[in-house]
Amino acid sequence: MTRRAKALQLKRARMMLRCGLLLGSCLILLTGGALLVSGCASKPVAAVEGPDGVQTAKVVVRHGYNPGTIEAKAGKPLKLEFYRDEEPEVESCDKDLVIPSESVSIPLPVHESQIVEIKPHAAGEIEFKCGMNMMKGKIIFK
Ligand SMILES: [Cu+2]
Repeated sequence: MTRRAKALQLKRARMMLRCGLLLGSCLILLTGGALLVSGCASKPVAAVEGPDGVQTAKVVVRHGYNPGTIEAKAGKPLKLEFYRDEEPEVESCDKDLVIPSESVSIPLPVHESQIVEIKPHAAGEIEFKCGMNMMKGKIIFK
């Protein structure tokens, strides 16, 4: 192999490597972005109906609500467990839970679960939110 051919081959290999790196970082960025988007807009979670006909669902409160949307059957009672997964020193207005349609306004102590009973509802949506009306979640009755 001539020196020139060798140099050309090396150049090509280097170019391919650079291309590969670029493609790789693009892929990482894409998956990262997709994860971020899916993480923020958490998917609706369906409440689970027990043998007693009571539906239950758990919401983790940590700078917002996860899941942010709960789906439940209309006409059946629903028990929601709100677990606040935050450190005591973190001042967050989600320390208060408000569900206007149910006249619920309760504190959520850290690392504790509060059970909120919601009476059977007709099809439609009700909202739950923080004490300052900034963080929101909803229950969709179907
Ligand atoms: Cu708030």
